Amino acid sequence: MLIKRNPNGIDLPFASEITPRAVFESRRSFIKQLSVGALAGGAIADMLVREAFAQPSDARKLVAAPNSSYRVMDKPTAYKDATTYNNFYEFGTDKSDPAQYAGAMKTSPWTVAVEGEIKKPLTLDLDALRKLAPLEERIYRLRCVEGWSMVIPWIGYSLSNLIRKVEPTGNAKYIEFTTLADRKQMPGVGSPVLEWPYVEGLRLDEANHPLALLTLGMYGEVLPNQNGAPVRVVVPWKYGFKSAKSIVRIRFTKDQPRTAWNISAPREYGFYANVNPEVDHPRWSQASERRIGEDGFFTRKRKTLMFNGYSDVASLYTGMDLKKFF
Ligand SMILES: Nc1nc2c(c(=O)[nH]1)N[C@H]1C(S)=C(S)[C@@H](COP(=O)(O)O)O[C@H]1N2
Ligand SMILES: [Mo]
Repeated sequence: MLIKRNPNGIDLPFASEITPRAVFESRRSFIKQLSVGALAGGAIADMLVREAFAQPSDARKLVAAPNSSYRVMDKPTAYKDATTYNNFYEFGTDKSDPAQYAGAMKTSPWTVAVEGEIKKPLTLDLDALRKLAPLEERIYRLRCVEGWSMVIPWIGYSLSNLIRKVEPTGNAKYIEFTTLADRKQMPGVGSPVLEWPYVEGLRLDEANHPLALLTLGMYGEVLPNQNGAPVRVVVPWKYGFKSAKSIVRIRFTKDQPRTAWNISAPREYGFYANVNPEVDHPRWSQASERRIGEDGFFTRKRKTLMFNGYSDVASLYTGMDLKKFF
């Protein structure tokens, strides 16, 4: 389907295929004794991939079947990088703030209210969310509007499963995600950078695209708090800010929702926010990106791909001027 092999890519195993920690550790110490030059490229690649994944404790483990139709071949970002370089402004605007402060957020019990233009409104707790559809592991690129990207093995299922269950009415044209805004737990809430709570939204047909992922975990475990525990969306063909973290309400609407970044700077952040190397941000180019973990002095930037490489979403935008609807 849409995901083509990256010519620079390495063919990766999924978290579930990865050897247990003990085996991995002993193998690594053996490898350390060899000179790097003596290693075959394949062994190095294998080692790098293993190092990208976490070693979750049993309580954090989340089992999911790899879905090979949704797997980019780029090397996953190291777990360490994906969990220490974050945007989650409720905890502060520095990349290191979410890792430092989000640990205190209480993620259980948690409920998501599903309401608005639907026939079957309901409130889902975490257990209901986990059981709503089979969990899949999907390796997606995530491209931040700021010009960096990561590759993350997410765990979840297509958001369309939830949409189908609640039976949207004929009036439902959009879907709005509202996320937690609790001053007591979140030191960034109250800062004037954004209007709180953080709200995002999609057109209903976008939300129904199978790529749009309702996400409960990553790297074989439940979501770390800084990555949007316990439930977020990941919309990989759009800039990262569309992928709202720590969702508490999903509302179906007739009108286009007002969204946090669009409210704060409408000229800079549109409602659609599709990754598009041809439409620059007013203050910088979007033609290329820095892959987190590859930022050596001599490392070349990567070319940003239309729709972040997820070209089969193009049919959602037939006839639309994507410079106007940026
Ligand atoms: N609630 C909430 N969700 C959010 C944000 C935020 O500040 N608050 N930041 C967004 C931005 S700008 C990006 S790039 C991604 C980052 O996701 P990650 O930290 O898991 O890589 O989360 C998005 N979701
Ligand atoms: Mo972002």
